Amino acid sequence: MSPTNRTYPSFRSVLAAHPLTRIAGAHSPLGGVIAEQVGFQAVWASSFEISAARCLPDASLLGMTEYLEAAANIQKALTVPVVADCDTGFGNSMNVAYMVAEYERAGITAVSIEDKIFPKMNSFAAADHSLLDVGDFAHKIETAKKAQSDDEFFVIARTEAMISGLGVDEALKRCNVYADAGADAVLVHSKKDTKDEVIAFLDAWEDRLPVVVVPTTYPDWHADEAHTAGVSAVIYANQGLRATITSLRNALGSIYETGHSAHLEDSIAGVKDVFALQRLDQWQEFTA
Ligand code: SPV
Ligand code: MG
Repeated sequence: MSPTNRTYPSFRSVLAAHPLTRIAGAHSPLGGVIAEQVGFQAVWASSFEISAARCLPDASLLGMTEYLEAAANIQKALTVPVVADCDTGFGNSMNVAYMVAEYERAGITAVSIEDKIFPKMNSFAAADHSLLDVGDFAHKIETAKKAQSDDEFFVIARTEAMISGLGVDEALKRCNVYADAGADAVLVHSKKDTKDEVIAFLDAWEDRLPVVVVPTTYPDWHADEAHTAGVSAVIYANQGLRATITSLRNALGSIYETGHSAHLEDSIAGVKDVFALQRLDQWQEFTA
C-alpha cells in the first residue's frame, strides 16, 4: 500500500513527530478507538489481548491470519497507526517474509517481532522462555526489511533476553546485532518490578535506535521520566483489557445479584455513547 491511499499516518512518521509516543494495547476496534480518543498516538494490537479476548493463552495458538484480521480491523477504525504484535513472526524467516507482505497489504505500517522460539509463551507466564539463536533472529529482521515494499514500513526488534533471565548485557548484545541487521527500533521487555534493568539498558545503549518499553510490572514509571531516560515509545499493553475484565465482572455481577440495572445507569456508558462510537449519524446520512 502506498502512503498516498492511506488515510492515517505511518507509525514511522508518528514516532518522528513526538518526543515520546504513547501507545495503548487493544484487541478490538472499540478499544482502539477509545485509546485514540483519549489521546494515544498509536495502538498496539497485542497478542496477549487478542488471545485473551478468545479466552485462549498467548502461546502461538492463534495463527497469523487471526492476528492479522484483528490488527487490520483495529486499523480500519482508527486515524492513528497500529503497531502489530507479531510474536516470533509466526515461524521461521519464510513465515516472516509472508507476514510482512500480508501485514503491509492490510495497511499496517509497523510490526514487532521477538527473539523467542516458536511457539512462544507470554512473557509473564511461568514457562520456558528460551531464545532463538541471535544470528537466526537477525536473519528474521533482515528478511522483514527485505520483504517490505514501502519504505515507511517499520520493524521493531524485540528482545526477550531480560525476560529469559539472561540480563542486560545479553539484551544489549542482541539489540546491537538486530540494529546491524536493519531493525528500525528495539523493544526491551522486562518483568522486574522496578525499571532498573531497563534504565541500565538505556544508559549503555546511547540512543543507537529508538527504544520501546512495556512498563507492565513497573507501572509507576511516569511517561515523562521514561522519556528523560531515553525511551522513544511506551506501550501500555494490557491495562485496557484488565480494566474491561474488572468493569464487566462488577457490572454483570451486580445486575445478577440485584435483579435490575438501575443503580448502574450513571456509571456505565449510555446508548448514545455507543452510537457515537459506531459513528451512527455518519452512516445514517446515507439514508437521509
Ligand atoms: C502483548 O501485549 O501481547 C505483549 C506484551 O507482547 S506482554 O504481554 O507483556 O508480553
Ligand atoms: Mg505479545
